Amino acid sequence: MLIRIPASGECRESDVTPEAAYLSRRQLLRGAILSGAVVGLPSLAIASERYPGVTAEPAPTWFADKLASARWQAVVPDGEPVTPYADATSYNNFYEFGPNKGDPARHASALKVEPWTVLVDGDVERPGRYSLEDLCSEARLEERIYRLRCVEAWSMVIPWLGFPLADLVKRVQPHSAAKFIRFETAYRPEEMRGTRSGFALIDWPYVEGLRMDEAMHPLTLLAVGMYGRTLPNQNGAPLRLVVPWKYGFKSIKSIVRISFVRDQPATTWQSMAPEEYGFYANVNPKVSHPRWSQARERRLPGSLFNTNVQDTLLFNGYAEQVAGLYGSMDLGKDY
Ligand SMILES: Nc1nc2c(c(=O)[nH]1)N[C@H]1C(S)=C(S)[C@@H](COP(=O)(O)O)O[C@H]1N2
Ligand SMILES: [Mo]
Repeated sequence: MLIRIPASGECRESDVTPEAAYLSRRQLLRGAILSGAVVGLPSLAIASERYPGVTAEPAPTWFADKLASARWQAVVPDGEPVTPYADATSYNNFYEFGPNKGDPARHASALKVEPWTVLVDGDVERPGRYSLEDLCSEARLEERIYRLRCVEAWSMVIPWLGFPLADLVKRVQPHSAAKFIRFETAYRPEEMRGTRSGFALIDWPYVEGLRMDEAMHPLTLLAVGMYGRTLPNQNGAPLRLVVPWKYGFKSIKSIVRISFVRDQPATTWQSMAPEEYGFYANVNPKVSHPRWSQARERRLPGSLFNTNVQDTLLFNGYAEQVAGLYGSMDLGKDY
């Protein structure tokens, strides 16, 4: 299965960043090699040159080290501009920190992301409690520029940094009995004010799941960063899932548990309102939400003069890569 690395003439790596910055990054890389590589330093410089104005929080050493050998590539959206960092980090859904779009940016700094461990359990050969660093130890970071389409009919284009979930799955070796993966977000009422309040519709912790073939698909990413830096807390630090052909709620944030299970897990939104949100949640302009159409979306940021509304694409534009996963399924029934 192909991760399409754009050919010349299409959206090239150099389109994402001003040409001058791109060239100087190349020079910087060469300089670093000649001078015997200053660990940590060049990588942070690369990140800040690619995304000027993005502030890099002090990153753990393992992250900075990996950033130095990251593969920077633009994937799939043809010439669609990346959403400004300011919008991607201030308009969020992360109900653990409150129900409004601005709540995560305001309150998620209370989440302590270091140290962080992830429990791997279920039908798997190598269960255990892994530190984040250990979990990422064999991964090579890649940049993946993906569309993110929320079920609420808005969308963004975000440059994630992460590695294929498939790499981790292969490493921990699930048994053949495992047919699904269940993911769980941290549940810490002291740090997550949204879980303390009256917004009691959600039965915490937030849970999501994928069928094994979806989990193994090369587009499915475990992200540890975005815009050349670690994930901001409001975007799901320090580890989140990104499944670009599904509605945003599948892309679960701040993961603390990954379980290999035999049965389709009960997921948060599906359990809450099964008529409205399905387990599959594949982006589909033809399958309406009971209360609104999914045919169009608002690409953020919009303005008073330009709402930036555009057609929604089947599988969020990734049909060529993922339609085969659903060959025999009725997408209207298994929404
Ligand atoms: N734990 C958790 N993960 C979550 C959510 C949430 O409320 N809690 N919201 C989801 C929804 S509805 C969307 S659209 C995306 C938003 O990701 P972003 O804020 O990084 O754009 O996160 C998803 N992951
Ligand atoms: Mo969403």
